[in-house]
Amino acid sequence: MSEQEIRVPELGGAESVEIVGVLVSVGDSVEAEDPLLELESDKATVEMPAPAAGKITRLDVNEGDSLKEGDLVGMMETAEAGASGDSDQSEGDEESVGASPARDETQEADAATDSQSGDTASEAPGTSGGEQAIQVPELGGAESVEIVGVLVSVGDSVNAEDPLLELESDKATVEMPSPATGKITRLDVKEGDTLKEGDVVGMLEVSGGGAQASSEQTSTGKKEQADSVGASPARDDAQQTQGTTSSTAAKPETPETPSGKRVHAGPAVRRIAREFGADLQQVQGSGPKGRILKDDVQAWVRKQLQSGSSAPAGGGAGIPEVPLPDFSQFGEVERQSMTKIQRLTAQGMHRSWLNVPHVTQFEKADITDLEAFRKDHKAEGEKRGVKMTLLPFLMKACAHALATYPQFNVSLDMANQQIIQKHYCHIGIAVDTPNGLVVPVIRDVDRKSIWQLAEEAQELAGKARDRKLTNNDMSGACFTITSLGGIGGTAFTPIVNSPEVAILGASKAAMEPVWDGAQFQPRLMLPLSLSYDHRAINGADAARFTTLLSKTLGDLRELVM
Ligand code: CAO
Repeated sequence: MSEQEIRVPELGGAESVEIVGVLVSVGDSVEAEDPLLELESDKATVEMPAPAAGKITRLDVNEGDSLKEGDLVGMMETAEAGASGDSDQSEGDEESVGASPARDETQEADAATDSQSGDTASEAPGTSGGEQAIQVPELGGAESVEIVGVLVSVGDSVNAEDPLLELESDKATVEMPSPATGKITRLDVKEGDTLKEGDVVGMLEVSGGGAQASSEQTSTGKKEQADSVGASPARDDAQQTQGTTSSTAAKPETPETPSGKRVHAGPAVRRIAREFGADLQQVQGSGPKGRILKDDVQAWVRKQLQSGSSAPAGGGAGIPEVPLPDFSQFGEVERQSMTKIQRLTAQGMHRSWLNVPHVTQFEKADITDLEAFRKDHKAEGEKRGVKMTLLPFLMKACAHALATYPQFNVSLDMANQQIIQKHYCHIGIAVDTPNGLVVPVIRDVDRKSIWQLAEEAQELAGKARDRKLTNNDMSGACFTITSLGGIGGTAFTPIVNSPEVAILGASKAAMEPVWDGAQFQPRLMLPLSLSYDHRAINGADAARFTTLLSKTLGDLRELVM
């Protein structure tokens, strides 16, 4: 056992904060990163996490106290083993809370809140209209940030707070929200640019929509904004949707939910609520002034599960959290921040896994002749500077199957009970890179030759590995191919890249004895795994699709029929 001081971490730019909630008492046992205090600056309400797991032995502060960075708030007794495991974290905590999720939220909340506070309110859309400069808000302590994603284009209509840019500092990735509702009329920036606070990134023609929210903020004032938490289902949905293409940024707090009920909760609690799909409006807060605490959300989710009620709003499944033990009690461990690609992949996979009823259809294609054909063209490929692999043939066969069975080239709009049929054929290719999985998209596969497809696949895979893909390179796919054939394996069950409705996995082709009616023949057999969204596609159609794929890959003449 050892004693450890509990000090206020870096405050993301704020000079001082007020304690609006003391969430623990002397004698309480806490896990690392459990919220200890709720702190309020003039911009946001954040939770101060425990620096380590242990027992609170002293608390020197009270609600209403004002704190600065580095102030001592109390002491805790940490278990020896736990202390060493947490030392990775504590190291970071000493100088900044940069690596901890709580810190990310502080910064994100700051950046987002800043963009809203004052500026937005004074430019209340609908009250004045006209053009408004879109400026980089305060960056929560970061001197400059890099644009890692431009999420809108000129002409796009946006709502106040819709994410416009994805910005990365050396500590966190945050989304820069739109200051108002309107139409983007100018964009002066591109991916890779470096920005500082106050830089103008473009212009917005402010429209009438969204005026209410902003003007309401004006009247309620900054303090009010920071004190109440926006947890409207629509807002949470939007945040979940953003996760498709960007990291989830903690958003500033809006005063009231559409039903008019005020919700009080900190950013960490809102994050948990989003993860669980919990509607904070329905959660009873047990904290000071009725604030919703983590435990309240967990208790609400437990109750939902016990009562067997349907999935909470926002598409979440209300699943219980997986508890993380203190692994350091079992051996040496170290923590590493996930890369942006890893974070996005985790979000995307989880979202698809929870929302899509998956089924995987297996098939084998006899590619003996195709392989001979491919090999015949390898030399020509070398002359052209293109590596002729199986992949472009798979793309072409998929394009043919998508045209034959258009129910695979759709997305579902469940909110409007509609099926969106696509009349174009863009195919995503899963590419394994040292930084994680990315999916560049090849457009109009149905209209391109095998050579063109091979060339483009090679170029995009190269860009993926060099981290040069743009958002445009990775958007618009109708269907995805994931090929593990160059690596190994006999079959797998890929996860649908939702909102697409199907994905084809290819495993390693192998020579197998195939009965031709009279004797066994050695044939090169390619294992195919088609995962599909059973809401959009019937099992019979999936079997038809893979049968056609198998036939096409077995005899390329099918393509000209
Ligand atoms: N069976 C047997 N051999 C295969 C094969 C298959 N299904 N697919 C490819 N090969 C061969 C290729 O023909 C090539 O052999 P040669 O050098 O003799 O021509 C070799 O394996 C290496 O191919 P490649 O991987 O360089 O090229 P590719 O066009 O087949 O694949 C790409 C390109 C980008 C899809 C691949 O490099 C890749 O990243 N795959 C991993 C995708 C992934 O991680 N998916 C998982 C997503 S879900 O977690």
